[in-house]
Amino acid sequence: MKKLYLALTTLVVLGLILAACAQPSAPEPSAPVEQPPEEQPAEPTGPVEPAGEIVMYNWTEYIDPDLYGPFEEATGIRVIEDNFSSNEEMLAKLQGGATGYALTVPSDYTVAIMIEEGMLHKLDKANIPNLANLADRFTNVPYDPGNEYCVPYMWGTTGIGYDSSQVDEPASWSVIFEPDPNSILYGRVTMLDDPRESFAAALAYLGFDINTTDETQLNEAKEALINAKPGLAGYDSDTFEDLVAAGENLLAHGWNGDFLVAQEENEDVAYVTPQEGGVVFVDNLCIPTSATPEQKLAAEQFINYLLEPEVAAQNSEFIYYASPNQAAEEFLDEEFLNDPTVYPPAEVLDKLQYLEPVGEMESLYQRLWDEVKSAQ
Ligand code: SPD
Repeated sequence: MKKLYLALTTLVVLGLILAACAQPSAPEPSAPVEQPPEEQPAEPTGPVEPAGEIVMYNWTEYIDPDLYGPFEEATGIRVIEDNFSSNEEMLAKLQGGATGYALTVPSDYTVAIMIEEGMLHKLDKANIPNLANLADRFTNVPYDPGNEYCVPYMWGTTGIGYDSSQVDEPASWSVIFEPDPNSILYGRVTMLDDPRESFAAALAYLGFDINTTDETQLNEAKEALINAKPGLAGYDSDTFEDLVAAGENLLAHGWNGDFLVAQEENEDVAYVTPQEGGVVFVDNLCIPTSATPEQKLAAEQFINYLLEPEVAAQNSEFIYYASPNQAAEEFLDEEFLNDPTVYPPAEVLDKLQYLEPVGEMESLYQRLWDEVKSAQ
């Protein structure tokens, strides 16, 4: 827990710095200039009406699709989905000027980056009364103090999933970073196609901080990732769990909830946090600044709907991720609440750390990741 506390404290400080930087500078004082009537900005003609259709830019398989129908029936708002596989993919697309998204789902450290870059609308909390359903510890998260911009959606962990009928529980990340051509695992392992997540695994394996900005350590992690490549079937963030469940692969670096969904298909799928530690994350519902007032209002109404206790519980049990919604708890099955893969015990949480923004070093992570991907 010490590491987690340290990471959260660092994020609080960082959050405050980022929030301070995000303040727009005061305009230069100047004499008021009278505008000719035709140049005056148009007066708003009335209250904003919610858009009839919005696009949610979400991780793959990260919402119960049965939730869209009742929302559309109740509000007339149709929600359609577009998907991404990593924070960096989503960020690059929005930074590149993509529009039309009313909602997106960045993880903690990416929320901090998006706030700093002015990429997110502030929420109108009057439209989201169900914010009151959040558990206290999610109402003042360090990357977005006071939930000014985003609403925590789900939280989870990153570790190793495996086929327990063929493979012993892997205790260490060495199962990935020390590939053995004589092992049945050789060539039947995947890693996440995600720069920060894959570097975090390599850094944890090497005993370094997963948020390091030390170039020597990052280069060592790059070498470890390249060294692992001969034992990999590939990098995959979308179907890694299905490939283990189908018996095509035997082990994968990935997210806890995805492996639990795969367990429904194959009960031998198991999940573990390696002894060196892993990542804990909070994913969040946020509105990009490119959303129009109508899209923003519709997105806030959808966020409010997702925060209904029964809706949040149904969604969590469908995608198998832990909900930050306190009021949802009474609608969750005992079995779900007692599943240590969903709610890790203290000794596991102790080994987990949040990814944090690394500022200008983000581009070094990306460059080294490109080198890993293109290495033969
Ligand atoms: N299939 C949905 C998985 C969502 C995982 N988001 C976690 C990102 C942590 N870096």
